[in-house]
Amino acid sequence: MADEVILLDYWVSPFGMRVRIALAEKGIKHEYREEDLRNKSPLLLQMNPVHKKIPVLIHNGKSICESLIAVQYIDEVWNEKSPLLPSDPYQRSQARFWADYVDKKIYEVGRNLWTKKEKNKKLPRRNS
Ligand SMILES: N[C@@H](CCC(=O)N[C@@H](CS)C(=O)NCC(=O)O)C(=O)O
Repeated sequence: MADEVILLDYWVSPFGMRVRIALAEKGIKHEYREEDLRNKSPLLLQMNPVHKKIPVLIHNGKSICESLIAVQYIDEVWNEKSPLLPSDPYQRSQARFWADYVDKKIYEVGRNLWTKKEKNKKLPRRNS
């Protein structure tokens, strides 16, 4: 029986993009389901009850949450295709380090810039 693979995602999400790239690199056929993050679907809430966030990979009815965990899962399950992560444990640790750095630093900076820009628009001008 063929694998059923569904991705709950939101087009602009860098975390979703990470999983989409992994699926594309491995050539895995899947169903893409766009979520409305202001009105989350019952399936998203059921499949990711802890964080209630996208992306969620659903493989034969089982959910895999958190983009880095999903990428690793894809790499391990579809291991007949070229690996995504280095085979050397040290190199793999370095790949994970930088992915974690992007999540903790780069994403936050981008989000802060965006939200602060919005706040600045509302500040009154000096001497006006
Ligand atoms: N650490 C998570 C982050 C996922 C995340 O922050 N997803 C955002 C979209 S970019 C989300 O679902 N936000 C909805 C919410 O916070 O309610 C991952 O790597 O998958």
